[in-house]
Amino acid sequence: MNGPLMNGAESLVETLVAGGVEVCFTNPGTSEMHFVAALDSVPGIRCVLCLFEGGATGAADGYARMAGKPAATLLHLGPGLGNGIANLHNARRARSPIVNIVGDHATYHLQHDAPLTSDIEGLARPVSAWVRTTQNAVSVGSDAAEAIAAASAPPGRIATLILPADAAWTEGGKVARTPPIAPAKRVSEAAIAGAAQALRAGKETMLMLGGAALRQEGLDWAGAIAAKTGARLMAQGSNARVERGAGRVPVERVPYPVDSALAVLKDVRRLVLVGAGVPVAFFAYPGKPGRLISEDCEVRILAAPEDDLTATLAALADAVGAKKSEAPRQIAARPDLPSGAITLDSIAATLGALLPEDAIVCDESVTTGRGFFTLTRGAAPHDWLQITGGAIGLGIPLATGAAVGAPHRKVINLEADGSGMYTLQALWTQARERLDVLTVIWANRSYAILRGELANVGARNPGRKALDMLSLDNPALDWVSLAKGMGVEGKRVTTIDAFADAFRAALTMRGPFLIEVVI
Ligand SMILES: Cc1ncc(C[n+]2csc(CCOP(=O)(O)OP(=O)(O)O)c2C)c(N)n1
Ligand SMILES: [Mg+2]
Repeated sequence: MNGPLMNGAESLVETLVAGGVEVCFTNPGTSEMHFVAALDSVPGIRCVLCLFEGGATGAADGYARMAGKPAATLLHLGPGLGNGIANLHNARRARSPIVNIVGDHATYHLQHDAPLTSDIEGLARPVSAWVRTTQNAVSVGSDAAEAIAAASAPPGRIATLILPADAAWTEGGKVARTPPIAPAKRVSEAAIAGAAQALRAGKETMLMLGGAALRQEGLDWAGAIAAKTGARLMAQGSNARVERGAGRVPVERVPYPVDSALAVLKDVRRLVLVGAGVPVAFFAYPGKPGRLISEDCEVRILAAPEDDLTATLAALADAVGAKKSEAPRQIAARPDLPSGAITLDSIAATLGALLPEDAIVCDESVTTGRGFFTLTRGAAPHDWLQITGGAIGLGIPLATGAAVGAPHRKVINLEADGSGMYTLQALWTQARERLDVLTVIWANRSYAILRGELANVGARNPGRKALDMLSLDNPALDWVSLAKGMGVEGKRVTTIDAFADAFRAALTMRGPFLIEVVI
């Protein structure tokens, strides 16, 4: 395609392709029609239609976590962006790179205040590290190239590019090359030496890991450091991706319930942070602390998320004289398959017994999942992806995007029923794209966690009206029918034996399938 004949939208797509962007999760409207046409005429980008913007943004998050690079989105003005914000919030917390592209009215149309006009930059800013409205067709390419670089800068960010319709359709587009992306920074020798000193205190010290430190190599070094010094190892509570299972260095997470977290952290006198923050309670509860470490605990930020966490841990290992071969390894050990009633323990044991090698677990299990980490730790090696920003409705889109980003791996989406209802349209995308995702719905037919929270915050004597706001029965959701209506086959199970049978059978198939587990 020749430069002068190219419109802004075509230069955008060519720039994305040149910058290594291979997928666009889309939900278009009139103002994006030239972008849609350019995605069609310029080869190189797989377009994945999502039927709600939260599906597109959540899928872009899942894709980034597995592919390690950004996808683009295509969203429709402020309202489309608004629909996608909760999952952009989660993606920001996961530090997922995303090139978030939002269409806008033609620049000269804004003066009329047509119905879809809104403050798109204002909506984008809280979830974006970089926001720009392209001014004209000539600047689309260079703005897009900058957006790719901004998104890809370690550890990963959301870059929102707002594309006015006339910038897209006017000729004069120029393809731009992605500017160089600075690699993750190395931390100073002095910081390493200081952390090494703190680690000599042994078990009173905790090494708290987040981000890339929870991938295999980082964990290898961290495990070696802990073994050598006697320091404790822990992952922050919510993590974008943990590589775990047999043969890997086991790591526990800070528990969600405040009292459990306080108990786990109470003896820590020195906290060394590597890509993690100081652990805090998800919410304030009357009479309970916000920070979960003791007041006299010394905090040392060894490496921020944007630093090179693996190199930091390797250097720290060197400083304390630890070798990778000394890292403790999780032995292969699976629980026995349980029988009888469906309980939270029997569900966790079934998953621990059957989780397949190389699975990508997308976990939005909420209450049902509290015991999953423990009982799956000795399963075959797998990845575990969590909801990082507490905004529910991520799981089904996350699994969708993870399957696009890692097409040869089985994705297992463990999904609470209430959370699943926010973005269930993503099941349709799984069917259309034939994605290899097994969705397991924990049908407890309630917002179970909030029943506990009602008590935890000390709400007085909840009555019928309050309890009804936390209940999803009357009518009960029929997940098998919901899935079927979107092209995904499913099965409902009411005993743990039937769950194990259905789970095993689903693992032998490829493509989307759903199991509704009635709890
Ligand atoms: C976007 C968003 N809206 C609302 C909430 C508040 N919230 C937290 S948990 C929850 C209900 C969870 O129910 P479910 O997913 O069924 O999990 P369960 O506790 O039943 O296992 C709600 C509504 C939230 N965290 N995020
Ligand atoms: Mg529920």
